[in-house]
Amino acid sequence: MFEKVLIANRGEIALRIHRACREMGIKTVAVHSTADADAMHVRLANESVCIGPPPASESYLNIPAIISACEITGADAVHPGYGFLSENARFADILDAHGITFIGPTADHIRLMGDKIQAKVTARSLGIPCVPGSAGAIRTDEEAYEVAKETGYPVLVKAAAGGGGRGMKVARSEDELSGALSTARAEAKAAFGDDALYMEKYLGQPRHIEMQIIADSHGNVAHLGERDCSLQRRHQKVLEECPSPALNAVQRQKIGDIVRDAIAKLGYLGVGTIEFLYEDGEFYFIEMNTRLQVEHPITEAVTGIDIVREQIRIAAGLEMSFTQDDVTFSGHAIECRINAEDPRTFTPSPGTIKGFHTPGGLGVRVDSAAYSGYRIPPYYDSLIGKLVVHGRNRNECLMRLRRSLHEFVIDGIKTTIPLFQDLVNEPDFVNGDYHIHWLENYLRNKA
Ligand code: MV4
Repeated sequence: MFEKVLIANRGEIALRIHRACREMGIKTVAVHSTADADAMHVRLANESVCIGPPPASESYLNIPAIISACEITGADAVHPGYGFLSENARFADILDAHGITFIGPTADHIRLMGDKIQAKVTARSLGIPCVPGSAGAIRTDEEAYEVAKETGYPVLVKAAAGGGGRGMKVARSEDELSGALSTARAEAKAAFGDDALYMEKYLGQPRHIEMQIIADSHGNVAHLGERDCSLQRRHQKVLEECPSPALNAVQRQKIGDIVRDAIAKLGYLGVGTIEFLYEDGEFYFIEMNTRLQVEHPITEAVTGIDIVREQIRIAAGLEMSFTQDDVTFSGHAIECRINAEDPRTFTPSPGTIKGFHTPGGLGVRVDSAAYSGYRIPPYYDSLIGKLVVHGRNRNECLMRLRRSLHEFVIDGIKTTIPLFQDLVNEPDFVNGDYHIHWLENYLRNKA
């Protein structure tokens, strides 16, 4: 097992990783920018290294500074968390060249899934159901017209280098297609330096359901069920739940078996998430994420598995601590992302937290690096905490979520807590009756 892990991240996820290391008897190294010198993740770690000025490009994304921090402290592995360098194949390669273990999948798998065309071609070849569309990249406009004729309109033009909603254009009819192609091509070239495009049938009101998978180097592969991440605004997830209100155990097992087989064939290592759109009872692959995700705690709540501990075990060459047969799904969990933002406009609200009181009690987990007196720097994303509530069923989970939101006090800045206090009483949400556009419609009608 590793003796010392460097955590190449900040905020709540740096703490989350530190906790797993601490339980495993592994020493931790925090890295931080000058803006984060008195951050909680720095205080809790065994050692810390300042890696640069506030902008992430010069600190948390600064590969030479992070490698130096590893060498200075003698860290034998790096956990990248989510965001920052977590899906940077070059970083994984550089660590490897320095004899430092990247706690994550191989650089080749990161690279493969980073190219959304290659990811989809691979997924299809592994038996994962995909959205009907172009077989790979669109080479000519004529080819695009033919594919659209087969799938029917509307179609969605996507960039191979995109993902997470960047670089997509809808064509509702044949006369919109050539414009969609040229705009998408120009935007992809400008944003990513790669103008490869592909095309899919546009699904109107799907849910976003993702499967958590995990695999070790001893041939063990398991799925840990799904998360419903449909409640989002501008491609930022707002609330996630596990299980999805739309699935039953039979559907879960069916898609679970498919992704598990696929991941085994792929020879994937570590944890990953396979993202689907789900409409009219059918799953359609869209992307695969090769990192630990923000919303992993809801899966931990219903399975009882410490996903970060398993990641570390797998990276160290050990077997994961369970098999698929050991995985049981118990009850229901919901995560609310508490952001330092205006709850109506979503304008960031950095500043000093004057009062901070977190809810507790049975089935309540708060992952946060904030505290009374903490000054939120304006340089990074606005997530300041995750409220994760678990109950024996969805109704118990909702009751517990309502009272937890009532207890949660954050004074001095604006947060998204009031949004959740409204949402938990909204009939569609209470009934689990929502899709990827529901929240934006709701916010528009409320304004
Ligand atoms: C789609 C789609 C409809 N049809 N693909 C957006 C992010 C990227 N990961 C894929 N996305 C979408 N792909 C087809 N064929 C609608 C979206 C989409 C979306 C997907 C998941 C979560 C939120 C979303 C919000 C808007 C659009």
